[in-house]
Amino acid sequence: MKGRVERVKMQKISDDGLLCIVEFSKVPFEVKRAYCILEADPELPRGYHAHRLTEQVIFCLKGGLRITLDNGKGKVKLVLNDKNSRGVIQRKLTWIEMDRFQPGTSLLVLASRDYDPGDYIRTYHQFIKETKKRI
Ligand code: T46
Repeated sequence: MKGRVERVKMQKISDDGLLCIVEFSKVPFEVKRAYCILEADPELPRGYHAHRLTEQVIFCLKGGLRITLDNGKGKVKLVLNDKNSRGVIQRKLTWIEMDRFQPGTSLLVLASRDYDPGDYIRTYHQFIKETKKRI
């Protein structure tokens, strides 16, 4: 899926601190939920799942990490850090792995649906099975 990573701009304004702004009109889905991952443990990779229906955009507010996105046909690995002002979109049925967290890494995630554990595909085998069904 190289070259097909979609991004959303986060505006950053330096004043006494740093003001970070996302206009929801720039997000290509309706935002229903926002959550933050603050001070992610550098020793603990996260993700290792896909969503059946939820779409997300992930912004790095502080620090940095590596993200691997996999749509079942190909993978892309990218570095997301607080120098990037554009968040990464994770479309539905896209496997995500997040690792190489810098100390203190903090993320903002905007999601298209409310939290639903049933929306998660937790094994890579099941993910491949469901991506094949989609065709
Ligand atoms: C993702 C990555 C980037 C809730 O109750 N509501 C929520 O909205 C979320 C996101 C989580 N939770 C509960 C469920 C678990 O008991 O918080 C606990 C940790 O969630 P999870 O193991 O899913 O955390 P991550 O960091 O592996 O994944 C999260 C998101 O769940 C996931 O959608 O893409 O961050």
